[in-house]
Amino acid sequence: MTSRTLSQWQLRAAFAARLSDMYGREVPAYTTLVDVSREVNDDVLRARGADAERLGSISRVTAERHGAIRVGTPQEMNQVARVFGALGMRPTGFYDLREAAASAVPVISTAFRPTDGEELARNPFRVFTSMLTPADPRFFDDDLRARLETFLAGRELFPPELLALADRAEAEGELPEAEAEHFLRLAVRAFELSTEPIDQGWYATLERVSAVAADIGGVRSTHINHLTPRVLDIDELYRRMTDRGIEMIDTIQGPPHWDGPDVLLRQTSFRALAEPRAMRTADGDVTSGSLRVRFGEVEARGIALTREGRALYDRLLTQVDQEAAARPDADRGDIARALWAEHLPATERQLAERKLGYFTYHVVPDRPRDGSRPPADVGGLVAQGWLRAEPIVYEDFLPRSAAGIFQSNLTGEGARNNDHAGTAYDSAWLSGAIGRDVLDPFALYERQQNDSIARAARALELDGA
Ligand code: OOG
Ligand code: NI
Repeated sequence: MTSRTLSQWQLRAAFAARLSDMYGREVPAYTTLVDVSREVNDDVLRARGADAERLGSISRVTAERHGAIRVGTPQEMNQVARVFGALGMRPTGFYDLREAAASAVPVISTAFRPTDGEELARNPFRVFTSMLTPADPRFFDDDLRARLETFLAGRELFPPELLALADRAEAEGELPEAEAEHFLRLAVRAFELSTEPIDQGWYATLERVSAVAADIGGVRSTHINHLTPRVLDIDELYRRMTDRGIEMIDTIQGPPHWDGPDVLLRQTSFRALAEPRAMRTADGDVTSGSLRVRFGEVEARGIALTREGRALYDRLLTQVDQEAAARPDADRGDIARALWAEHLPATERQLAERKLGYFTYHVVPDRPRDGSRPPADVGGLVAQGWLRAEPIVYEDFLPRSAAGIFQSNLTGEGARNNDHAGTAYDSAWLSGAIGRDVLDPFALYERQQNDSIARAARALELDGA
């Protein structure tokens, strides 16, 4: 008798579900967020019908989560990549948050996620993963850098047994049931909040630089920082959470609520909650302290923008900043909405025609035959009813929003010394450090779009021949 095996996507779905259960026990307000998200999604589905599922089936959206974790060194990043590699998740996109916020956030980041359309449809679980930058002299002087690197080198976040099982799952594409169970237990445990007492003096030293540096480098383990369900109406979710007395951050990050197509990503979160944490004082006593570092976030996903679309989005954000600074009494959302209405296409069709958004193209099976030959260009094929365009959902993150999420949950401002030049990091550096290519999100969307066009072209030629 052969025993059952779990494929990578089954491992990924199981890991996401167990992580969600664990985080719900650790941070009960997260469970409220998940419940309210589900209520909102049910209501949207009832009100909008099939249209609500245009950017993902309701079963995908209901299970959909992203997590955020933070590690200290390239070696730790490399190990995380092995754990997520077992789940079919590849490092995608490079985010440099050191400049993106007013507060000091000394990290660079990537997101581990499935990259293939079918895998995303099965379970799109992704993890925004940040790595501390002790070598950046704007944040850490030589002495603190040396102490921090020594501290980080002396800890073990992932037991060797977990990593060995991860390597096996990645190499073989699956694990037998018993090994899968063992792997999942070890993997979830690696992201639980540790009860080991925190060295209060060391934590405070790092906190003076940045609360994020202390959360990463002040403890001997890692933990999930937040988990994020997906919601189909984030404005409604924000209202309902506030009505329940849960304190949300001030804004919804990302594009404004407007009448045109939903693009990219809108996110908001509830404020980090005080959690009891054991502390070791200078005289070696263990006392009970508390820290505010973990929270719950929620997001609404829209259409992926092309490089041109994204450049337009970034330009508009800058313009919103400038106008908001010039008119301090005006509502930022109103400013943003007016600029969007002026510069962004109001329909999906125009978004596609102006090549600002990514779509897949599919042959319309029941187009009435009128003797005409299909034209050669995609725009013409859509206009004449040969092809139908389906939006590609944005699967990634936004650096400015990420910085906003970090920032709105920090207590202190921290310190950044801009007399020094920052250490340069980029996607190639990160690829080298973790020993895997950090993929370019635009290239992934583009390939998906081009593959669909090639398939449609083949099908039409056959039909028309
Ligand atoms: C990551 C913050 C970024 C997002 O959704 O943009 C993020 C963190 O707080 O570690 O998760
Ligand atoms: Ni997040």
